[in-house]
Amino acid sequence: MKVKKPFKEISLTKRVFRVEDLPVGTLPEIAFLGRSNVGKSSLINAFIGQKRLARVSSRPGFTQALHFFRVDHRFWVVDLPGYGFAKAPADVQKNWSLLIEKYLTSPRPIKLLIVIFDLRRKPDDLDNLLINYITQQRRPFVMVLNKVDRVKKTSRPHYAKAWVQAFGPRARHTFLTSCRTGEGIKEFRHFVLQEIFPQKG
Ligand SMILES: Nc1nc2c(ncn2[C@@H]2O[C@H](COP(=O)(O)OP(=O)(O)OP(=O)(O)O)[C@@H](O)[C@H]2O)c(=O)[nH]1
Ligand SMILES: [Mg+2]
Repeated sequence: MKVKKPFKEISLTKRVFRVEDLPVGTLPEIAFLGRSNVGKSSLINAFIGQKRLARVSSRPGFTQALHFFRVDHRFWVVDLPGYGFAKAPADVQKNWSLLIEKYLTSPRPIKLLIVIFDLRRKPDDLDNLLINYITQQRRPFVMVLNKVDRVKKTSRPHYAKAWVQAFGPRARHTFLTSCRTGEGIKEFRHFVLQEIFPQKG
């Protein structure tokens, strides 16, 4: 995928495994979350316009810590560990959800959550729990239906319908994306920047 560099300076500022190590929030944050293997790290790379900043893996449950990336000294992008990875040991799963919960409930300048789903799947109880949790906390989110390259163009509206019906009204916006072909990424980036910096974009 060919991308023009949308940002100048990106650095991995912090990798957090324990709640106590969460950095003090000083800049606006956008956090990417979703099931294991859905493409969170890939979407961060596509959003930032770098190939291998966030580590991508075909092994589910790869991202086990919270990764904070600082972009142009203006905002932070946060890669959250994936949920719903059944093969992870119970204590590891518990630590993941505790970390995510602590992060989401702490008084941080989280401007927007990016909730990513696999377009080919159907929403289930776990997805519902997540969206209910986020909306109860009044965290604004956008819904990203990723891996659209795996679905024929003509079938995409059919697959998207279930997601839009379930969560669309609560989302700030819904995007269909592919980290492989770059479809939908520009629009997604533009929208997110407008949300965190309404005047400048
Ligand atoms: N076909 C296709 N594959 C994708 C897309 N996005 C990500 N992938 C692939 O899906 C796999 C998982 O991607 P990651 O970005 O590591 O997913 P993740 O959600 O960060 O995974 P965890 O960190 O394990 O929770 C990798 O093999 C990616 O190459 C996409 O849009 N289309
Ligand atoms: Mg990841």
